[in-house]
Amino acid sequence: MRLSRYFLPVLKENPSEAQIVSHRLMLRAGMIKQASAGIYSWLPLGFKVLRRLEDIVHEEQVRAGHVPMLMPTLQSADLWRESGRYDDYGQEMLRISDRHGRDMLYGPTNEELITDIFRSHVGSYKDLPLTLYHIQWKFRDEIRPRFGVMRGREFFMKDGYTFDLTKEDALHAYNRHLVSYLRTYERMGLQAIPMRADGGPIGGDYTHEFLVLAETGESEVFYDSAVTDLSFGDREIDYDDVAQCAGVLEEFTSKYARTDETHDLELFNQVPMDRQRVARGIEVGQIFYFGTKYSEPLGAVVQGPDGKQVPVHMGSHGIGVSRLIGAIIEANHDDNGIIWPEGVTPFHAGIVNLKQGDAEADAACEALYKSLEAAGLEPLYDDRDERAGGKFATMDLIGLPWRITVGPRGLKNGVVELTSRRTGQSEELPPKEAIARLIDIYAPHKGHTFEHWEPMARQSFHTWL
Ligand code: 5CA
Repeated sequence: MRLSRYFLPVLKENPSEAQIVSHRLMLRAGMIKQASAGIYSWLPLGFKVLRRLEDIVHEEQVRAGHVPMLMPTLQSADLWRESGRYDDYGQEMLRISDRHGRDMLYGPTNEELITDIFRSHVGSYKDLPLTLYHIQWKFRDEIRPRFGVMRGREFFMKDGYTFDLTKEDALHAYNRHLVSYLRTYERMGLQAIPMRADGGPIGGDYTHEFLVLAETGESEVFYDSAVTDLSFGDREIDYDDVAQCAGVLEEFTSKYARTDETHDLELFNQVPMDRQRVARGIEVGQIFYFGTKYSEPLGAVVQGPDGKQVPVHMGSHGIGVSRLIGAIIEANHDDNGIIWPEGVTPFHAGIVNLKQGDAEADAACEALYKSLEAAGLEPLYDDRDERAGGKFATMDLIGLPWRITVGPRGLKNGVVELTSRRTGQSEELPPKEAIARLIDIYAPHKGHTFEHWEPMARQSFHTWL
């Protein structure tokens, strides 16, 4: 992308309405614009990051054997009356009526709708296990929307629903989700710690929240500092392997780590004093096993091996995709702006032309731009006729991990400058070597891209980036 043809409305001043750094930087970097309280337009740069996260979530879900689909945002109230949640959900649910006076709602979550789909089409235990998921906008009329995309009213969520014959199978689905989530967050450059939590309006006794530690987090958390030493890394997982998934769950959840809702002082005090931590965190996902809570009232039953009809065991598993952008920025920024982890950056490298209009500098930038694209990388080329200082400030603000600076002086010696946004360190290299370096840097982030996708899906997801 050439910056002269892009739409990147960066703000010079700090917006007064933003209380936390991620909100401030998303507004300043021209990623979002508030449309009304807790509802945002996603401007091109913000949209690009949202799509990157969506792609990572899809890839990891499909890798775990889960099946993508799409349900609507508007739902009929009738289904929610069947489950008993229409009245229970309270004012967080946005209620609407259509021209015929039928009660509708903007879905805050999808347990009812998916259970209805299931009961209409699945009748035998032979069709199980099944995990269906979608990534779709949700609406919760939060009393205090704040912190930008962190606590929005409209937000983007991955929600997956598992259907199993037995509790044992459903717990494997739960473990499988935990493993796939660890992988998902790591690919985004985040450490998200699974913590024992409370079921809330979704329900269920088995539930973990995934928290990213950050001072601005809304949840108070208590944990054994040993949990922060764990990392998923690039271990191979067979998602059908019950023992392996259970082993990972055990490894990542056996140390004390709880949100304030489930905090137990007595247990916490058994953690060695020097490892006890009280901190704040951002909840970026939650998994639930809730047995037959929805399948019983909604009649989601299958015929078991013995011929008897039994309600299925269900779980639901959410990732806060739009909130994650805020969490990533909270964990990756400095005074000058955002610092994207390589796995989620909207563009792989910025090209800064120090002397736009200089024939040699222009030609070198063009060549770099085309070569990076040919290598499957996406550069953002600042080809505007602006002062170098302004160009650097914009690049720092929008946080691309790598910048290539091209100027007549360097070109005389056959070199450009490659600068890391994170460390600020620069190196002078011939353009070819700079490209080779970037290809190496991004290789681990391309390795697993779309390998599980059928060509159609691959095409549609790629073309919007
Ligand atoms: N049906 C279940 C899981 S599929 C569910 O709704 N779970 S949830 O309520 O925990 O939401 C899942 C994730 O969505 C949360 O972990 C959080 O990361 C995100 N989320 C929830 N509310 C908001 C909000 N108001 N703004 C942004 N993200 C939110």
